[in-house]
Amino acid sequence: KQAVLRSDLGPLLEKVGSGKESLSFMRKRIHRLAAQWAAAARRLDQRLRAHWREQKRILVHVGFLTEESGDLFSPKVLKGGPLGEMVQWADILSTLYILGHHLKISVSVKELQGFLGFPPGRGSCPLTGPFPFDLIYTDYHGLQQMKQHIGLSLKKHKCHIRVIDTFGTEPAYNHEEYATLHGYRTNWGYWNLNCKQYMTMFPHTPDNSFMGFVAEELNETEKLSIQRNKVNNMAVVYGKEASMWKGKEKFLTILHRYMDIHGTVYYETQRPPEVPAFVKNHGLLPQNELQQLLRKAKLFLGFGFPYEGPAPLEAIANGCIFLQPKFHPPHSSLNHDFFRGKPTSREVFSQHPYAEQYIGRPQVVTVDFNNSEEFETAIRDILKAKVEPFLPYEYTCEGMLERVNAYIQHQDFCHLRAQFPSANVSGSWPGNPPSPFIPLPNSNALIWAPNITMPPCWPPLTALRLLLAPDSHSCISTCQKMGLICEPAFFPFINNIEAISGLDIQCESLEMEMNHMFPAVAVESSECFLQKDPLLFSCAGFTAKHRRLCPCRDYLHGQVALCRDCV
Ligand code: U2F
Repeated sequence: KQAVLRSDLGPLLEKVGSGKESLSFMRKRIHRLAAQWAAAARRLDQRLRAHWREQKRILVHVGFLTEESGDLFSPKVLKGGPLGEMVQWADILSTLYILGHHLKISVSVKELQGFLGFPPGRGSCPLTGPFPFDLIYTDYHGLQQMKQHIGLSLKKHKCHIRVIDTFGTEPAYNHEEYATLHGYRTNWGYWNLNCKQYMTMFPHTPDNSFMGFVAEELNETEKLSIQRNKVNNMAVVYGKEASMWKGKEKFLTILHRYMDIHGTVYYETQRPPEVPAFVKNHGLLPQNELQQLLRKAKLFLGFGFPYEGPAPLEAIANGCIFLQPKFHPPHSSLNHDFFRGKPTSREVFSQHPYAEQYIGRPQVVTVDFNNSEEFETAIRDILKAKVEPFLPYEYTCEGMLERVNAYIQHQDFCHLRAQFPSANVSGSWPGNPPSPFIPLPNSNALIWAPNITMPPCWPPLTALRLLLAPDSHSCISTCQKMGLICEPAFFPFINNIEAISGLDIQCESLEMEMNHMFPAVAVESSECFLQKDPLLFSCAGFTAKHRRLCPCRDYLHGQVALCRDCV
């Protein structure tokens, strides 16, 4: 059945239910952004009309909001607790609904069992009929619940699952046996999914899919009026919980010499002692009132926590400059409590790496807060700077709809993708067809030769740029340096001797091993290595001993998840 874009979010609001602060936060958000979604749906409809889009049966099971997972978030919605996840789930629901799919929503194990055809009391016998959903969006809690309650059939049907995973999961952590043997085992990871089934809040790593969320969009008139009404010496501090302000008086005192400081810190009866008297604290605000405050402010100041939340994008979209601390050394699961136990080794170089890398100056200023002079100079520069409200396309409603639609129509983890021949390690194919790789003129990259049949793949192999990484470099950074992005879907096609020899490397030996750095060649000898287990293909990871083969691709400006030929 063809999916038809919807522009009225009313019926979705009825499905979301209420009774919990988290759900009413999500409903309010869906309602508040309804007009923006509808306008985006109309624009996208013009562009997608010519394409057949399959209507999918989708289940959304929000595990962290179930009583069974302890639901730690709902009671804190009005008390300064995390809201980023609810922002994202609300936007995911809006996206799936607008895209015209058949949608069921579950926020309890009972509902989950009902939807999957396991009425409570029947135990976890395997499903008898066909699996009732094409796609299930859930989170790590939900995954655990599905394992517990529908055990066996989960294994069989896990290719349908998508895991909303805020900070991301790297392949070395996801692979159960490998994680256990090599010290990558955490409380979350080792589900043996294809890592593209994990969907993150920001494009943290190309090993996962970037799901994202949206921020408020302004039309030209609103942009002009915001710029006219900016209060040049008004700052808002990022941090809705008092603990985020602890030990920051020094910065606040410096800032106060130049600007009036506003906060939106939750409090019960009295001003929290962490918030100095000269700060005008509004208390935790509803989202629409926070937007109004950001419209007036010139500066949005981060103190280092929370990491990678939505608020800086909202501030920048409303014409603020975001000032944030650089982390040196970078924070990661190896050295910081917050990230400890998370299934990733990713290094976080500032409070909001996306804002730093993808937006940057003049909207985003990242400095060393340990150096008060640098901090003060940044404030003086900000007072002089003029910026326009800015929102990357991938965080607009249209951008999110376009991206998620592409995933739904093209990502397929249920059918094994054909590997390019030559799994035969000796390097000789049946019939010895020519190598599919040729050099791209004026670059170090190889591309797929146009005269050789391209195996089906999404993203399409026309986008492939094969590079050899220097030693001690991951494929993430190697592709990035060339203005490209690592594309794990291409690994199966470069995991062969033709790719290695195309790069002008003579191998003395060739082995297949389970190692998330492979395919690669040794730096000191001429030993070559191919990857034995497709689940371990990884953009992340580097060693001094190997030079990795990297599958890169281009990406659209403002939509890093998609390549030119992807849409
Ligand atoms: C992040 O969690 P948070 O939810 O704490 O992220 P924030 O960026 O602070 O803001 C989330 C939303 O809270 C809203 C604001 C944002 O959309 O509009 N809000 C509000 O409604 N009223 C206010 O007074 C202030 C903010 C991240 F999202 C999580 O995934 C992480 O777990 C967490 C820790 O790093 O950081």
